[in-house]
Amino acid sequence: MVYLLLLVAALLSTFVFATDPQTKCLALKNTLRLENTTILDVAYINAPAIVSTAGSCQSSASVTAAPLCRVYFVTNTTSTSALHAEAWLPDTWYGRFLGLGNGGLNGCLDYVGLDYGSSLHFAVVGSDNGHDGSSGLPLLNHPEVINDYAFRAIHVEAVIGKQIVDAYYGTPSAKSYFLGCSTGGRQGLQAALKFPADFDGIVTGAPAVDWNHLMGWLGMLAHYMGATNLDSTATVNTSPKFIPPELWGVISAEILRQCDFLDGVRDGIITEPDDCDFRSGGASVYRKPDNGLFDTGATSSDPFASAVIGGNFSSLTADWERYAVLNVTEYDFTNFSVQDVALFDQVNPGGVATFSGDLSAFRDRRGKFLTYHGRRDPLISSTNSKRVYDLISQTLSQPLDDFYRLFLIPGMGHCFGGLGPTLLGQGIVPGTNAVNDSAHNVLLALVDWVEGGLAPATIIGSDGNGTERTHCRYPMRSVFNGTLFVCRE
Ligand SMILES: *[C@@H]1O[C@H](CO)[C@@H](O)[C@H](O)[C@H]1NC(C)=O
Ligand SMILES: *[C@@H]1O[C@H](CO)[C@@H](O)[C@H](O)[C@H]1NC(C)=O
Ligand SMILES: *[C@@H]1O[C@H](CO)[C@@H](O)[C@H](O)[C@H]1NC(C)=O
Ligand SMILES: *[C@@H]1O[C@H](CO)[C@@H](O)[C@H](O)[C@H]1NC(C)=O
Ligand SMILES: *[C@@H]1O[C@H](CO)[C@@H](O)[C@H](O)[C@H]1NC(C)=O
Ligand SMILES: *[C@@H]1O[C@H](CO)[C@@H](O)[C@H](O)[C@H]1NC(C)=O
Ligand SMILES: *[C@@H]1O[C@H](CO)[C@@H](O)[C@H](O)[C@H]1NC(C)=O
Ligand SMILES: *[C@@H]1O[C@H](CO)[C@@H](O)[C@H](O)[C@H]1NC(C)=O
Ligand SMILES: [Ca+2]
Repeated sequence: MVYLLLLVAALLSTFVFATDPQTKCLALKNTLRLENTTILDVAYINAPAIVSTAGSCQSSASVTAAPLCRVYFVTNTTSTSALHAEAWLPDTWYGRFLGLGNGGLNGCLDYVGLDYGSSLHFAVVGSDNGHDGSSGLPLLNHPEVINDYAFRAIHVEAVIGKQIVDAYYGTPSAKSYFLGCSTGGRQGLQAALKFPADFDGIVTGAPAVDWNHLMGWLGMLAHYMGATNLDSTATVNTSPKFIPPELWGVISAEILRQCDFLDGVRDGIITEPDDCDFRSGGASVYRKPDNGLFDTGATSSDPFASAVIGGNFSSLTADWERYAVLNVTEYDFTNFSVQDVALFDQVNPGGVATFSGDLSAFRDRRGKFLTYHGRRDPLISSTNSKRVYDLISQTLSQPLDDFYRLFLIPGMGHCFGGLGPTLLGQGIVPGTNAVNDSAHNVLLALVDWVEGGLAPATIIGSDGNGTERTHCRYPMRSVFNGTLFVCRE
């Protein structure tokens, strides 16, 4: 214990520059020599500022943790693929590296994460995942760009990013972390599986793991729900199976009428959606298992819900199938079926599936994995996170608490928001670092686990207004004891 405390104290000691950081920062432009890499720009940000961004996803970003050194670089991952990335290197550095993930099929640098991580005194690196923009089109006929997306970008980001951190501060990071949600969650598991030495600790939210089936599920759901073909010019969906958005409020109210009180509190939150045996009166689409919409209480106005129930074939699945699986620009999705899903499995572009339970190498390096999933997530069902948990624990034939913990968050939507206290330091939207301590913050909880051996028993969510709720780790359950929710075996 004494040893652990000393270790924590050593890691937490703040880095102090021997020379003026601004001079050191600006010199990086000409002094950094890294494999396959060109330094595109270097800037020293002196006060909290709004800065312009790289790539086409957004035009500006906040820098609250200034002063920091901002390094923009490109690394060729092969002769036909490259990664654009930024490192944000705060003057006040606690000796920790943080790699960031991406979302959907994008190519967007996570500027919120860069700001968030640097404000907690990490040296942070985020990349464009090997292509620019939100569409999957850059993947078309570019197998190496697909490889970047599927597994390589996150590794190269870590390898080159750590070298930049090392060069700037003149000392390597003591510990390395990863933070990502959705596709970023998939990238985090992929890193632990394929590059177990890259990170000492990994936080993933709502991970898009078992990717091929997730894409297949979105496609099948669209099909069941009478979604129009992506290329249709119709403005009104006339399929008899289509549920117009207005009706989702009615459906949600009925789901809540039946299931809200199962947890003992009528608050709009269904704590354990799997307990909700919703009786829909015959509309078969409500009964499809694990569809993430039913039994959660989500409505069409929940963020990301319209991507699933809005009436169009899922653009994620459409882009993935056309550009990564079939290698075509046009495809008619009218008769999307399990045969399409089987093809996803067969091609498995870049090994994107990310559904293996063999985390033994990561475990044996004493890596720690903290994952969370909102139970009102309409885009990726929280059941997917239970599935991967069970897969890992079966594969390794061991209880996972020693190195892998899953927190299910009642009421939370996809990665953030929803109902109730869902701010956990997940870094997705500005302000999620509601309370800066490891009891309330998944990233800081992971730091304590990695550096101090203090495994998080619970995570406390905040709503920013003083209301909190204790969130439980699977397979424990969140149970109302008459006063508040507590965790029970
Ligand atoms: C990266 O690739 C581009 C295009 O092939 C090439 O022009 C550039 O010199 C390469 N950069 C490095 C550092 O290898
Ligand atoms: C640099 O490029 C070569 C050739 O494409 C590749 O084999 C090597 O892995 C790359 N190194 C890094 C750090 O990406
Ligand atoms: C939390 O906030 C305090 C006070 O602002 C600060 O001193 C401390 O460094 C912060 N902790 C972390 C891990 O950033
Ligand atoms: C469906 O697609 C049409 C045509 O691209 C678009 O105008 C509409 O906003 C989309 N609806 C949703 C819910 O995304
Ligand atoms: C599309 O191209 C990839 C290689 O990038 C290949 O593996 C796959 O089989 C191709 N798809 C079809 C349907 O031919
Ligand atoms: C979809 O299936 C129907 C019924 O079998 C068939 O008439 C139609 O041509 C198919 N459409 C496409 C685009 O394959
Ligand atoms: C806190 O309460 C205020 C006033 O009721 C409200 O405007 C704000 O949105 C709330 N913030 C959160 C995070 O719920
Ligand atoms: C509920 O749990 C809390 C925290 O453990 C405890 O303080 C409280 O007494 C419990 N309430 C009841 C009615 O058991
Ligand atoms: Ca409830």
